Amino acid sequence: MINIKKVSDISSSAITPESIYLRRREFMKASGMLGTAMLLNPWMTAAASIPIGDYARNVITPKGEDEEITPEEDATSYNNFYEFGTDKGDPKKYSTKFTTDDWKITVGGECAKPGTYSLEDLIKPFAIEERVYRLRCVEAWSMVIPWLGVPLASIIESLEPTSKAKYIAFTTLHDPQRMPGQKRSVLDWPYREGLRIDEATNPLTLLAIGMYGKTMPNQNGAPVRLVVPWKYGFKSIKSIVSIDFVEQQPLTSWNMSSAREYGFYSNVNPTVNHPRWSQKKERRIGDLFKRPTLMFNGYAEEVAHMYDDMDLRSNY
Ligand SMILES: Nc1nc2c(c(=O)[nH]1)N[C@H]1C(S)=C(S)[C@@H](COP(=O)(O)O)O[C@H]1N2
Ligand SMILES: [Mo]
Repeated sequence: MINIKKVSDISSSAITPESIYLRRREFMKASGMLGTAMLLNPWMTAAASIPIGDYARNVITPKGEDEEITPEEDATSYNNFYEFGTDKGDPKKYSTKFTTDDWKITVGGECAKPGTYSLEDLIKPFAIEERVYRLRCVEAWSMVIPWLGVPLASIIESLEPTSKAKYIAFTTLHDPQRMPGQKRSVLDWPYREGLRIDEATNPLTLLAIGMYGKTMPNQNGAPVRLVVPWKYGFKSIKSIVSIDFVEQQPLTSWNMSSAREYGFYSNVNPTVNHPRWSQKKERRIGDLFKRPTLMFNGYAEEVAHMYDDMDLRSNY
């Protein structure tokens, strides 16, 4: 379902921001306000030390005529980020003062390179890529978002996991002063997520630091979040402060909150309904009518092999 173009496959004219962004007339309008420098360097407003032009060289886009990129305004104002409130408009409204300077990520567990890293040091060795992915929320709505980030596989490799690292656990910042939604016990804070190591190192899995050619907005998970496009949106944990390599399947927030509704795997699957609603269809934000939900959110070719020996009905 996706098109993978490598640097060597595309001429330099084909990697201009235009060819990446301006495929759709609608999106052209939305991106009119982006300056070229901004488009080329998502770090410009953060740390200026990432070389300009290092991203958009490996472009992965969903195939298909109906894959309009969701307007940036929608993707940045209709959010799930319970640390800033449970209404869709809350994250944008209540995260305006959230600061992410000097962000650190603590790496622990089964790896040769544990320690506390600055986000910049973790990301800097790798070329930033743009990935246009579908995002399918478990609540049956979806978007198409152009992310900027680094394959999680590259980061993982650099941290040298041991053979005992079967899973990776991720944790969001826990700071009720800075994340006012954490003053209410809607979830058992901090927000936690996890992946099996093969899922974490699948080429689709992205550690994202931006979207729409810009630094990650606070409401979308600044400064760094996961993007796992074949799984329901809640697996794509925001504002990550720790990464742990572990031997056992880690605890995850939504599974702890309601195990029969939210499995550890939570692969997008139109044949397994949520106990309270159908997962057969979804509403693309901006569309009037629902569309069928695709197995693995349309990424079966890239990910189905990881689940060959699993019963995805009982192990959802
Ligand atoms: N820390 C944290 N991460 C989170 C969430 C959250 O509430 N807290 N919500 C999840 C859900 S349910 C979805 S659908 C996506 C939404 O990402 P978006 O707001 O960028 O579209 O973020 C996920 N990551
Ligand atoms: Mo979600």
